[in-house]
Amino acid sequence: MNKLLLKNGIVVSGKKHFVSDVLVEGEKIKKVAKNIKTLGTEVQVIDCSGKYIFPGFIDGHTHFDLSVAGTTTIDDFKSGTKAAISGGTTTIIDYGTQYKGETLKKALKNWLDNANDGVSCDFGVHMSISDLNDNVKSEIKEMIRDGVTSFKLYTTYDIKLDDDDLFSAMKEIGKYDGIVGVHCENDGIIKELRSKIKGDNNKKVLSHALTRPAIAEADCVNRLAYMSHETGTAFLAVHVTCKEALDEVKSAKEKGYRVYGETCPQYLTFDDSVYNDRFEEASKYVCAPPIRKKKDVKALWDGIIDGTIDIVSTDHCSFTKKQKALGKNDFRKIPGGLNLVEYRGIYLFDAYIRKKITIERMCELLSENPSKLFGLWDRKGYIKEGYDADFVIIDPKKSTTLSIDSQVSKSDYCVFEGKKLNGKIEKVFLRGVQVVDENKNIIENVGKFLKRRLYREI
Ligand code: DUC
Ligand code: ZN
Repeated sequence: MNKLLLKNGIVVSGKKHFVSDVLVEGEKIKKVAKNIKTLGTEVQVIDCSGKYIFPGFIDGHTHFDLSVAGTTTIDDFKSGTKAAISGGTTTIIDYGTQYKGETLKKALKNWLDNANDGVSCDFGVHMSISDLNDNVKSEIKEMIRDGVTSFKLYTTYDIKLDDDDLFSAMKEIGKYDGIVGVHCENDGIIKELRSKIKGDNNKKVLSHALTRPAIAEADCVNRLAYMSHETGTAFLAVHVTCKEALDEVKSAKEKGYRVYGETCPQYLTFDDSVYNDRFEEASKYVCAPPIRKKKDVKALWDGIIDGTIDIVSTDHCSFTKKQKALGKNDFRKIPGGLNLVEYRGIYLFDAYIRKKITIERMCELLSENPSKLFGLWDRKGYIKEGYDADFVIIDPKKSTTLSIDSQVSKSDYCVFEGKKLNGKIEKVFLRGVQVVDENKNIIENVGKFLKRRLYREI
């Protein structure tokens, strides 16, 4: 059995950080204490003095191998998980999608098959339900039994559910204590606004943002919060982008509803000036919901600090410039999504160094809270005896410049091109094995499917 001793690192949890050693035996953490003595020469010892040791990051929102707007994401499970782990994300949970007419069982099989070519980090699958009927409802219990304990519902796109089905699916999921993540955007408002776009405005990327307004998002978060309360089903508002939607999450929390908020680095960084008249550049930022205003960026950071936002995920949904160009003559055809799965960890570490968040909050947002919400609290997200030996070691004295030159994702651009961040991911361990060295993958395809438990409240 391999033995590993991380010496004198700064171990981080959601409650505190402290200097300690961490002993690993096989895939698990054996002991967390100062001055651990080991006998024998078979122990690999790594000096972590002055470096932070985080529990492996968990990204609860990725789309690998997803069909969007007549094309498929450029990152499949193989390249997507390789990119994820290069940036310290040792677990992803991808949105498996039930296409019309499929059973959930078939949809899950499709998604597990997607992973057959190899995965470089551990992974779970949320199940997106797009076609609800009695048979599908009866499968929800089986999904949960098989470790798929979280579900996704859409209120827009052709995979959307109408209110009656949203409510019905939530009731069924709630019966078995599953959690539901919802893409919140009022489809009626979007459709009406889009039908009014004519002529040259069809070629403007800005039309994408103008036809998906903040109130369309807030309206849905509000309604889903009430449905969640009525059905007793925990609800995660995924990719919250704006103050209006954030206020709805906050107000639901204040009422004691089991409502949680997620946001992503793109919404914490950019404002709608990215939707300029240069198509190739502007289309890179097309995602749904869209990038909002400067005031929203500020509101989201406030939400991170005051606890309205519980997790930061990426919504990694990657395309090439050529794929984005499918919408050159009609903004409706631009495939939506950004490729950020490898950047989230260092992005938030930089926010810590710049004193925007504490190191403990960073650990909650990236590791502990997703571990709780997505049913991994028994093995991932914490540096504790008995937990999986997933670690990210960050050197705070070094820096990282994000660029297409070093990008692992297969997309051919980096929206953070040239951005210099504090800190460098030095090593990543997955279940006791070092798989990344200085952001470079050194061991690939050792990830496993995770059957997850029921969620735990934050
Ligand atoms: N939004 C995107 O921009 N892409 C994929 C799915 C989503 O919700
Ligand atoms: Zn998404």
